[in-house]
Amino acid sequence: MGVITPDNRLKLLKEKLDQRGFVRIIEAHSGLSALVGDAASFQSENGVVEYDGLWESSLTDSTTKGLPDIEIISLDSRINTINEIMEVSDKPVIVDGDTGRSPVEFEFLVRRLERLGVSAVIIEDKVFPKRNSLDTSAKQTLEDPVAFGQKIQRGKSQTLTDEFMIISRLESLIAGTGLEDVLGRAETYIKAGVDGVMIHSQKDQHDDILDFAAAYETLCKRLGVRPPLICVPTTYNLTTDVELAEHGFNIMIRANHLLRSSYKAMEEAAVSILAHDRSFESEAV
Ligand code: SPV
Ligand code: MG
Repeated sequence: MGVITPDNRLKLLKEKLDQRGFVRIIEAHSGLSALVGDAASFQSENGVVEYDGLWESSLTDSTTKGLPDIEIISLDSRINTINEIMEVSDKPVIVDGDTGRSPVEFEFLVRRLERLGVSAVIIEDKVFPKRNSLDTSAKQTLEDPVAFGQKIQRGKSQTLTDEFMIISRLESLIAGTGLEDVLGRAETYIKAGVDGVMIHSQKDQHDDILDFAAAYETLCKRLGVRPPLICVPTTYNLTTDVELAEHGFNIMIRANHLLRSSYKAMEEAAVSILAHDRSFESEAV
């Protein structure tokens, strides 16, 4: 660990996608969580399963600082977290770029992330400051698709390598505008030159995600280009990564699970010490 150059790390995501067809990504929000995600390994019937890369999540980076996920963490602070992660893991990193903010801010974000050796940035088609997509009480306001396509083009104009990926994240299912709207947006963003398309949903069933995946194949056939398809199966958590891959998904991001599990363990330990007036019982947590 810690022995990879930015150039070599950057290329790893596309290399793994080309070799394997789909990749498993786990969230990291600190050096420690990156170490855990990096080391995780499971001996399955078909061989050893590991994570292929790390997701630097806006939700978990903000929550680690006790703050809401509304784009108030500064870019310098996010980059500090990215550096913590890169210090301890050689895996490729995908950064959650939120809305990407204004086109000019997005240009600088792309330049800074590519220089660090990040493999991909995902930006969502919502208006700054975005609200977290899983917050069902939040009002979700979508960006004008043409303006968002132009922001993608502005980012693409700054890349220095063919390997750095700019991925557009479709939020229509989150905002409730439906399949027709989301497909129109996917077409606009693909024509703008995106390197990947992420579809998000907050439903606990995978039906709308799989409907989109089927329609995406038809759309891509018509357009003659098929950027990798990405999902974040947080709410439809009965669905396996292999099932998602069978429906055409190429990048599966498990976006917040290391933070949520550590939060629960911390809470239990903190209460246990109060309840028992000593720490013996908390050792088991
Ligand atoms: C994140 O992990 O910050 C994400 C995914 O953007 S979600 O929280 O589901 O919006
Ligand atoms: Mg986010």
